[in-house]
Amino acid sequence: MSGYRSGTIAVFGRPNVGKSTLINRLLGHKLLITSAKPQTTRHRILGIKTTAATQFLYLDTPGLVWGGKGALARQMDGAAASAIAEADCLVLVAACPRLQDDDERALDFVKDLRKDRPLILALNKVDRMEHKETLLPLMEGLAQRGIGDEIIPLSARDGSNVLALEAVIARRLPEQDALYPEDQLSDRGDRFVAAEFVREQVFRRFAKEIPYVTTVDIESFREEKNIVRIEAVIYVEKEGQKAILVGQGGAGLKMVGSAARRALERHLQRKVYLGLWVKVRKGWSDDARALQSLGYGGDN
Ligand SMILES: Nc1nc2c(ncn2[C@@H]2O[C@H](COP(=O)(O)OP(=O)(O)OP(=O)(O)O)[C@@H](O)[C@H]2O)c(=O)[nH]1
Ligand SMILES: [Mg+2]
Repeated sequence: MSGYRSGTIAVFGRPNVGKSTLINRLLGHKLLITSAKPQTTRHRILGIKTTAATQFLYLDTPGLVWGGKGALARQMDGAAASAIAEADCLVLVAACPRLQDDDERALDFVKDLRKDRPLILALNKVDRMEHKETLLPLMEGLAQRGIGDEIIPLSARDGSNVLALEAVIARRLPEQDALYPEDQLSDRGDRFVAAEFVREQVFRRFAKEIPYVTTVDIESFREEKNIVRIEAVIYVEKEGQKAILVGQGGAGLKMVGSAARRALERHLQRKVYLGLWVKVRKGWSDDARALQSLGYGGDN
């Protein structure tokens, strides 16, 4: 197919700048989980968008934290670094109104690593800039420093200028045939998405301490004629955390379950039964073997 373009785009940056929200917006549907808490994304996940002229292979990555403690933190940084090392095109996401120290760190990190690959700076969250007139000087300052090939201000939340980013990416992908079948949407299956959608609700609904000590394991996933039956376990590290998550009379768990089920029904376009349990597994996040059995690793 002459003139067709296809390639991988690593979307990276510090936690919480809106990488996953941006990719969902670019894809036109919700594949990735998002929350107001940093370090929501824990895996490298491929989201695929195929058009008549281009196949976009977006790699979502965990926010770069550098030197975080424990096996999970190392796994997350590794997953991001591998995506950055391999991709055809790099999109560094930062958030308005200004670059922070950790954004500068991400820039330093790719400076030599990028070699001659395109680097695009996506300045997300323009919608929350109170003084729009400060955007231009910010962009000019960054342009003067020679940061990236293009700087695109946008809002992943309301969609402003996201198409401009897509157009810039399309121009910079290599000319080659599509790498994936045109109907494939991700490298992850529905089982993985189910676990993620449950974890998203834990991130969104609980105070800061709880989300980081939880992970979700799908024990069974059965597609029946009229319904998809899913049984999932939320693992925490301590009994006290389990009590918080379950809540009085199971109210906390019920809230998580019904919101996750609704999101899954939209994603699968099917009716879903979601059974949820909470179990304690001490030290899972710093145990390399436990991590592997819970689906972490293998991203690098
Ligand atoms: N105001 C505003 N908020 C946004 C925008 N994009 C994302 N957010 C919010 O920023 C928060 C973080 O979004 P995520 O997409 O989870 O960020 P991330 O960079 O993937 O975060 P990690 O996975 O933790 O590294 C969420 O509360 C989003 O709703 C935007 O354009 N404007
Ligand atoms: Mg994310």
